[in-house]
Amino acid sequence: MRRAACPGSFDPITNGHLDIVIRASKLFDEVVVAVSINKNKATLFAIDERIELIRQALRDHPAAPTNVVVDSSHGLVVDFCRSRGIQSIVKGLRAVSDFDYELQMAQMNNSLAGVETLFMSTNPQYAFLSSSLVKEVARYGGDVSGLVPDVVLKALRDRGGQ
Ligand code: COD
Repeated sequence: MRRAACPGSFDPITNGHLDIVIRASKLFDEVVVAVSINKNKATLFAIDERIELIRQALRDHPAAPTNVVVDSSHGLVVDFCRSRGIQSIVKGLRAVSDFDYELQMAQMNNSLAGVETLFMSTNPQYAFLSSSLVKEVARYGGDVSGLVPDVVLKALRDRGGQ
């Protein structure tokens, strides 16, 4: 079985992330969205909330893939991959500025565990999107509809953004 991980903080998931996960689900038998727990990083949404938002966004998506699972991950992404028999990591690239760091991580992950990283170019309509920007815009009352799944839009509103 060909399995891939899509790792990230997903605080919260955006339509840019979702697009990569859906496209990856068409290339692999199973895609595992690995939601990182990083105790040193303050997040707006708790790990269980981030996971539930991703699951709901996948259910609501027109493609509604059945081969995507969502789980938490702590420690190294490669250890998560090893523990689940995952051979590949799929990452989205938004711009050249993403590339330097992503290349370093890809090479480190390959050297640590032989895990391959595949880069997928972002859908141009989401190239400027990041979770941090979405949170900032929402915090100041800006409109992020169309940039995040509806379930995330609602969650941001419930948190007082928008
Ligand atoms: N379009 C397309 N892809 C996108 C977009 C967009 N608009 N925005 C983000 N992405 C992709 C990128 O590939 C990105 O890497 C991924 O989605 C996740 O994005 P974030 O912002 O949710 O995730 P990060 O950058 O906070 O977390 C990335 C890690 C998984 C590396 C991080 O969580 C982590 O450090 N994990 C554990 C430690 C580890 O293994 N580190 C690497 C050592 S080499």
